[in-house]
Amino acid sequence: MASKLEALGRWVDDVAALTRPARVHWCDGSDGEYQGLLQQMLHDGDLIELNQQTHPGCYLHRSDPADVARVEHLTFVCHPQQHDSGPNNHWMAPAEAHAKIDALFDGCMAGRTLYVIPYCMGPIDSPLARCGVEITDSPYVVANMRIMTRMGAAALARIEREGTFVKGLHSTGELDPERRFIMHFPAERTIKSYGSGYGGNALLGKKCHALRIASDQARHEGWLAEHMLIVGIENPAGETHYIAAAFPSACGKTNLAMLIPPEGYRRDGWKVWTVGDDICWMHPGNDGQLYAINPEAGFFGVAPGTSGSTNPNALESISHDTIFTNVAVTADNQPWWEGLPGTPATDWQGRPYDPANGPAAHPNSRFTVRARQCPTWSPQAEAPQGVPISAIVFGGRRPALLPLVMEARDWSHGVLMGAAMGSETTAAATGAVGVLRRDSMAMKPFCGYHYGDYFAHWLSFDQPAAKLPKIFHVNWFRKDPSGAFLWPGFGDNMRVLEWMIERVTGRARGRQTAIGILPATGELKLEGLALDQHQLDQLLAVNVAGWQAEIAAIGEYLESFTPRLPERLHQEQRRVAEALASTASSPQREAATP
Ligand code: SAT
Ligand code: MN
Repeated sequence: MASKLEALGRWVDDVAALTRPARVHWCDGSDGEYQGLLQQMLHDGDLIELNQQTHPGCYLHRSDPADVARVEHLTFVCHPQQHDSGPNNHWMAPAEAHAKIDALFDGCMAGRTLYVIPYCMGPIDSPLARCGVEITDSPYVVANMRIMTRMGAAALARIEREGTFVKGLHSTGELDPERRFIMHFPAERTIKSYGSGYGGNALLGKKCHALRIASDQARHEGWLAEHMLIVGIENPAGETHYIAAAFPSACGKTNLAMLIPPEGYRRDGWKVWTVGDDICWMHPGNDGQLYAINPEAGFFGVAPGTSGSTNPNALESISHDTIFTNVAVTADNQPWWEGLPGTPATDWQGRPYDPANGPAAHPNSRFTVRARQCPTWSPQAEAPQGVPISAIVFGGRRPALLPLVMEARDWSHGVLMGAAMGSETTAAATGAVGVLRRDSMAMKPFCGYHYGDYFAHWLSFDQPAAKLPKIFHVNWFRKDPSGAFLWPGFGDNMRVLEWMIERVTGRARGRQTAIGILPATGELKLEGLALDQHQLDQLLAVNVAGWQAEIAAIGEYLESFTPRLPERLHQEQRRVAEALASTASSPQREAATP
């Protein structure tokens, strides 16, 4: 199979002339093709068969130990003009970037197969979906793309019909961290990635296309491409509200997307539906609401910490037909990671497990699984028109200050909340873990253009006819002075989601404070929770002095995007600072509305 689309055929020919593979394979996405790839990878040692009695269809991939996470310092967004990439991205002039990476691609596929992967991000018949073609020399990438996207013949047919597609060129190369680049050319809708086989660096439909390239395309076309999960909350009356939530990598998006409500809620008939766990594309509909699709078809989730108590839905999803990357294995060849019962026999590098070598599973070890294997997979996840979004949630890991939940007064205050987001760093990217960094809308590593322009794009949705979602900020990660988490998190986060829905439907009044609207006394349902009043007070306190320092730090951070920072955000920041100042001068007025 080749393509009727001349531009596609020509590009594949050009890439083959540069990379000089032994053969070219056009992926049709069939089951037979997938099984053939698995057999070949088992034969070549790229995959290891796991226990087929306990985990049918499950395999383990061990990556190069130096290739286990995204490499932000080697990731470039190459707009023709440097200032369009913003201080939030690394930049190289496009001509220089092409020359540099093409030199690495030169002859790099000798003796190997070049795979052409046509894929569709989003339901194949959705007007909100967008297509791409990834060329790779990695069968592991092909197998993962088949799980994570709608890949193959149907996608190719759509591409041929539309005539446009995002071009992604990938080669694993020598896996030498010195010869590794992830380059984006938004103006050319092109991605070139060399030297890594890791998910976010190599599955080009995901972060490279669906966020970096798509965010830039969305800005031009009037929609939003965001680093958000999408979850549907069905109440006992059968009404479902959809919530989109942005958290940085490895902060629990998958767990929230697959949440199991506490016992009392389940008894009352509440249900949770999973639409997406990582990426959300939102378009304004004719009725003024924002409609969202999950552009992905699978989950590339963090394995450690996933267990029967934290995320039973994920655990059930990955009990069959799953590719595991860099997990440990037990003596009877089952996948294992920290948080699961039992003991590992072999660590993620294939060595006999020795605690002296660190965790058995790599902290960023992953599972790749079809979304439809999730017991709570929403039938609406395939809806071409998407789902209407009632609430947008921002959050991060903040051990202090940030309350459990707060609501923005209006859209522009919500954009400030998103822009001000901060979080402790995690193992999903190489570098120090546990350092606080600002990560606006959880898009710091993924926004394909200048953050100042991005904030302006967010603000531009505030139109007279728009029926925009309410915006909230949450913090599941507050700690008490002894370092223990104050909030149980996981299923109990349902209590916070319910309060949000009560706010959306006008049933909860909330409490106005200088930093936003917090739950009024008694509005959070806490039955069945071992939480004392003192803990609750800490979770919902507004520490004025602490917030004055925070809002000043936010102001400084926003300054770094001048001259492109929208004045409106500045005003919002000053408004909160002034409200805090008047609260400080008359503390009994904590309830003052700014
Ligand atoms: O970048 S990945 O998509 O591989 C994982 C993440 O950091 O969210
Ligand atoms: Mn992510």
